[in-house]
Amino acid sequence: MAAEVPQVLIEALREARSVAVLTGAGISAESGVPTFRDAQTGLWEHYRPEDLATPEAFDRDPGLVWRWYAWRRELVGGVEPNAGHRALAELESLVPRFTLATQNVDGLHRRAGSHNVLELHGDISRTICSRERLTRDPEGLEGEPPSCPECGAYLRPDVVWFGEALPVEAFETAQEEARESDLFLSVGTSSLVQPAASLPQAALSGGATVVEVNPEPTPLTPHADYTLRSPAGEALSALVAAYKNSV
Ligand code: BV8
Repeated sequence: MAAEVPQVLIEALREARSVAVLTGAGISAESGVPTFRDAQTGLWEHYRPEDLATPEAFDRDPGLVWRWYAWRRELVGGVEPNAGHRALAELESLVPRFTLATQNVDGLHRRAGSHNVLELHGDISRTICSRERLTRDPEGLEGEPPSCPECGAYLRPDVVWFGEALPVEAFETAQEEARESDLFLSVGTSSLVQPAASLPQAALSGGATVVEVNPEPTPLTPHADYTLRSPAGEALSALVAAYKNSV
């Protein structure tokens, strides 16, 4: 059943000069990637992501953290972008100015064809030296984690852990585009993790119409102008289809 899209929302999208989007783990759920708040499965069911995605966890047990990311990399490597990712890639080509900021590290937006993607929390498929912070290729290297061939420090995934700063340029651009946007979509995020969760507020302060796409309510819900209480794949496909039929 296609999600119902309010006519006023289609008008807002048609009149928008600038659209900004924030996505979270929920948009990848329909690809089969577990969200952060879903209970972890299999051998990771006894661990909380918030306890593993930290520098302290990596210092305490680098092997455990490395193996968790290796498991997630393999999982993400075996899935495909879904209708929600594809709808956002199509929307980018339909509106004058479009910015997609994602908290996800699965690379699925780029694989779906999105171009202007701000990866606020990094990319799980990239590996860096934990000391030099330069990209390193772990292929063929021994050890869990392997050691940097240049300086000997452990390699680590190129993601932002809790307590670590977001990439400055990416987040500042995301803030700027949120403030400048006429329409802001917050898709598949529990709106709990800062500073990403502050972007819809920046959009509101800039006078944007804010839409939340999430089957569940979140702390953003009371502030959003519209809520599409559907899975992202359904809601975003319906929104883009209605927009194309209206122009
Ligand atoms: C920083 C990468 C400072 C790694 C991630 C107290 C109050 C406020 C803030 C803090 C605090 N204590 C600490 C902080 C700061 C902390 C924070 O926000 N903590 C939270 C938990 C309170 N933030 C940080 O530490 C950030 N850094 O502040 O640094 C600083 C500054 C300068 C210099 C030095 C330091 C760093 C945050 C980034 C952490 N890294 N990921 C990895 O992936 O392994 S965050 C992680 O959570 C993921 O990126 C994930 O995306 C993100 C948020 O989760 P969601 O994406 O929202 O996913 P979630 O599972 O929560 O929700 C899924 C949603 O989807 C649900 O609502 C569900 O209903 C919905 N859904 C389900 N199915 C669908 C769906 N929606 C649509 N369709 C569906 N089909």
